[in-house]
Amino acid sequence: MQLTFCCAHTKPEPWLAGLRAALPDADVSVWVPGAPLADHAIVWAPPQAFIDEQTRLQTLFNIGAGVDGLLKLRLPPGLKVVRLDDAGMAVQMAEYVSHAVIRHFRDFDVYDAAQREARWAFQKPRRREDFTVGLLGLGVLGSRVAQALRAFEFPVLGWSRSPKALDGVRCHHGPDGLHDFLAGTQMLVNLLPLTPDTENLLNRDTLGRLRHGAYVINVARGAHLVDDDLLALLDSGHLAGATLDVFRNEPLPPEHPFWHHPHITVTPHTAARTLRDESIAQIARKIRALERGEPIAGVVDPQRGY
Ligand code: NDP
Ligand code: OXD
Repeated sequence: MQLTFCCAHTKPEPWLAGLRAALPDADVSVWVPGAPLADHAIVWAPPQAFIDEQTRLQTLFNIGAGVDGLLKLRLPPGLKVVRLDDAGMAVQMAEYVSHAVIRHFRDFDVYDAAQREARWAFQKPRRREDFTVGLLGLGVLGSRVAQALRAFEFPVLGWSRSPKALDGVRCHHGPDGLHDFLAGTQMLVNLLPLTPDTENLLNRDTLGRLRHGAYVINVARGAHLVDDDLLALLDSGHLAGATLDVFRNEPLPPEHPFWHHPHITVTPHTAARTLRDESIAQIARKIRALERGEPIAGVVDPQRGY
């Protein structure tokens, strides 16, 4: 079996060593133009030329959860696209979102500012029951985040495409469920895949439906959010703040207003990193299952876009 590796911004050597150790029978190499045809590929943001040349491929294993970049390429109809499911990302996402929620809920930014002025200043505690966290997306990552937030006893709402039942989460679904979800949300967390249905979903209308003084956490994709609409709603006081990990253009350009906005926290697309060892183990397990003719989890439906 031939495996090819074509991952932008990724040092190949440790991946190749890990893949060879996990799949000793496989011939694993880095793709270069004109390389021999492979059976399966491990990819992140491959060029169209890679897809056009590698005509024998059965599977593209994406080394991330989001496949929006991959689905922009022209892919042959029978080619399976497989995303990472969890592979150590869910707990990282739960840490990141819990941190951002608790930082705002407990006014840690206010205390940081007070310390800089040597000021001993209590803040009036917020009421947990007023502080409903709304999760857009209840998939692999969203459901793990819901579990973490429930452990801190925050009220949690969720929104997904299909109906869901999650312990302790009031679940809404579909376009008809969106307005009630937004109207009940004080802290919005976006964990949707980027698809034609979800692009620009966080806009003046939807964010304007959140409770007054709401807070926004975007950890999914930059193109979900209309940047100027967020800025306008922060400046009008309808929104209290935002924590943003993902952006339309990454790296976020130095001149972008998000960098210096007093109520925006920026992190460099780091909420849940791909963990090499966990990812290799998951991909190797799935390749062995496919070779035995068994079904695997995480196969992307190109019609849904995730
Ligand atoms: P999943 O595919 O497991 O979950 C997606 C969820 O979104 C599902 O609940 C799905 O509904 C819901 N959804 C999809 N489309 C719609 C729609 N049109 N309306 C309502 N709900 C919808 O994805 P993951 O949880 O694994 O990952 C989510 C995203 O997080 C990734 O696509 C990626 O963009 C981002 N990400 C960001 C990282 C970071 O570091 N910032 C790291 C990893 C991922 P249903 O359950 O009904 O299918
Ligand atoms: C992913 C990401 O999709 O890192 O995995 O954003």
